[in-house]
Amino acid sequence: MRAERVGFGAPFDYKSPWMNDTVNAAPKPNAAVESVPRFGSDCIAEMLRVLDVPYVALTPGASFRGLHDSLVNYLGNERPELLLCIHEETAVAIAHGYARVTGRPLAVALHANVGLMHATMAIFNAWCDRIPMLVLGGVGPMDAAARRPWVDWIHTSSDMAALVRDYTKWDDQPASVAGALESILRGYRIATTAPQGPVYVCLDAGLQEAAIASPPPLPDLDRYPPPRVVDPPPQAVAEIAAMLGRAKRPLLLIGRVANDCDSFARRVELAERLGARVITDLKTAASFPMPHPLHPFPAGIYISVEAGALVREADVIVSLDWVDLAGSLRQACGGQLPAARVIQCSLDSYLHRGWSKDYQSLPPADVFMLADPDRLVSALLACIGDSRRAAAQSPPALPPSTAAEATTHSAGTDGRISIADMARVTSASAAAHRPSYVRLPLGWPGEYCRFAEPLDFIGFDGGGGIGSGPGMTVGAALALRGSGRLPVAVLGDGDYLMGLTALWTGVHYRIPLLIVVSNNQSFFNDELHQERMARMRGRPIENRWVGLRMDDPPLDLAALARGQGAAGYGPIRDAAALEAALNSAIRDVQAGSTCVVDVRVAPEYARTVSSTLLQHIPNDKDNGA
Ligand SMILES: Cc1ncc(C[n+]2csc(CCOP(=O)(O)OP(=O)(O)O)c2C)c(N)n1
Ligand SMILES: [Mg+2]
Repeated sequence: MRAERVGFGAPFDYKSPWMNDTVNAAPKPNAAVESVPRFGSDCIAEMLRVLDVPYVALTPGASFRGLHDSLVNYLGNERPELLLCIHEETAVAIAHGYARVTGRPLAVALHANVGLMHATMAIFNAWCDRIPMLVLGGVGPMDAAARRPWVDWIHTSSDMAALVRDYTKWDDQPASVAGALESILRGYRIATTAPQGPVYVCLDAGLQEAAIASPPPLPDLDRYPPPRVVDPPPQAVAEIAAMLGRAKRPLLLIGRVANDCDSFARRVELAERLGARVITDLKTAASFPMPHPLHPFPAGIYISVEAGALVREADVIVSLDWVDLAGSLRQACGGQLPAARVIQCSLDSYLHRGWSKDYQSLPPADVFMLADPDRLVSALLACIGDSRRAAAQSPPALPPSTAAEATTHSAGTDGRISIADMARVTSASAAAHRPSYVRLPLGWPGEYCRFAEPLDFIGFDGGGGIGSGPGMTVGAALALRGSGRLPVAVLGDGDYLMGLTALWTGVHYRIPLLIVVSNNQSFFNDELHQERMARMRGRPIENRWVGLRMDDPPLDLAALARGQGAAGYGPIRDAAALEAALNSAIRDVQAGSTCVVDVRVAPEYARTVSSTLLQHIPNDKDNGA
C-alpha cells in the first residue's frame, strides 16, 4: 500500500538518468531474516512495513532496543530501513524534509525522555509546518520490577508524551502488542489526514521485548482506509464564485497547498480565468509560477512593501490557507484591515489549541470555508467561466516595481562577497540542473526566487527553529534521489553549525546534495535586532555584533564537512571562485556526493528583506525570526 497523500497530491516521477538508488552503498546486515514474529517488537516492526513506511530515522537508545533488533534482525533492515542520525533533532528534521517532498511520513525512533527532549524543537517545527510524521518513542520498562538499576529509572517518565502533547496531533502509550498495532495504525491515519502533523506513540520497552506466544493479526488496511475528504459545500462555492465574478481586482494569497503538478496547474488556470493577481511566500513551498505575469512581485518570508500594494488595491482576496492571514493583511495595510472582502479557505483551525500561538492572529473573513484549499480551487473552476481570461493576459499597470531589489554591495574589499552576488552566481550555476531549493536564508534577495514548478522550492522549517536546515536538506535530498533534480540548500552559518552532523548521515547513506553556506560569521539576524534596540535607546550601534559574531576563531565550515566525509569547498571569497567551486561541487553531487560550499558573505541582508524584517508593525513589535 502506498501512503495516502492527503494535502500533497499525486506522487511525482522518480525516474532519472542520474542520481539513482544504486548509489546507496551503505552497509547492509548479514542476518538470516526470520519469518515468524517471536517478540512484541517484531509485530510492531511488521506494522511499519504494512504501512509502507520507507525509513525509520533514529538516534539509538536502549528503550527501543527491542524494536531496533526487530527492524534489523527480523525485517532485515529493509522496508523500513534505518537511517542513523547523530542527533535526535536531525532525525526529526530528516523526516520533515522527506515529507516536504513526498507527502509521506517517515517514522522516527527516539530514546526515552532524553531522546525526546533532544527532538522537541524539530517536532515543533514539523507541527508548525503541518508535516505528517510517526514519532515513536521508547520508555520504561513501565513495570518497575523489570527495570535495571539506575539507568532505566532515570530514563523512565510517567506521561512521556506530555513533553510534546502541545505540538503533536495525537499521542498514545499502548499497553499490549495488539494495542500497539492499533495505535500505530491510528497514529498514521491521524498524521496523514489534513491538516497533517506529527503524532507520538510511546512503546514500553517491556512490551517490545516480551516474547509472544501467538502474534496478534496485522490489520487489513483495506478495512481501515484513510478518511474521505469532503468537497466544499456547493452553495458556499457558488457564493464565492459570484463574489469573484463581480471583483475588479481579485487577489489570491496562496499558502499551504498541494505540491503536485495538477493542483499547481489548476491554480494557474483559476488565476488566469479570474485575472487575479497572486502572492506567494517563502514560508511555504512553490505553489504558483513566479515568472507568471499575474505573480508580479517576488516571494519573501513576509509580504514585501511592493506586493502589499496588491493587498491594498484588491476588492476580493482569497486566502488558500495562507500562513498568518491576519498578520499579513495588517502588515500590508499599515496596521488596518484591507477594504477588500476576504475569503479564507483552510482546515487549519481543526488543529488550533492553547499552548502554541502558531495559529496566528484571528483573520477577518467575510466567507470562512473550512475546506481543503485545492478542493476549493477545483470547485471554483467547475463554476467559473473563461470570459475574463483576456484581462489576465494584460493585467492593469502596477505601480513601478522595485522587484529587482537593491542590495548593498560590499564585495571584494574585505574578502567577502555580497549576498546579491552569491545569490546571482548560485542561481546561475544551479539553473541548468533542475534545482530544488530546500532552504534559502533570510537575507536571500527575492529576485532570485524564480520558482516555476512544484518542488522548485520546498519551503521553510515551519517553526523558525534554527538548526533544522542540514537535516531537512538531507531528508529532502533523500526523497529527491533519483528524481533528476539537484537538491540545493542555502543555509546561514548559524543554521549549518547547529545542525552540522546531519551531513554525516547524508554521506553515510550516499545522499547527493549541495549545501551553500551563506557564511557571514554571525547570527546576523540578531545583529539587526541589536542595532534596532541600540537605535531606539540612543546607544552605540557599533556594538551590535557583540555576542553574535563567530569569527574569533573563524570556523572552517568546509573542513567541518570534510571531517564527516563530505566534499567541502571554501572559504570562497569572490564571485569567480564561487562559480568555479559550484561547477565542481555540482559535478560531485551528480557523482553522488554530499557537498558543502562555504561562502564568506558580507554581514548584510538584501535591503528590502531587512527593512521588511525590522519594520514596525502595530500589534507586532518584534517581527524578526
Ligand atoms: C533554535 C533557535 N535559536 C535561536 C533563534 C533566533 N535566531 C533567529 S535567526 C538567527 C540567526 C541565524 O544565523 P544564521 O543561520 O547564520 O543566519 P544569518 O541571520 O546570519 O543570515 C537566530 C539566532 C532561532 N530562531 N532558533
Ligand atoms: Mg550567519
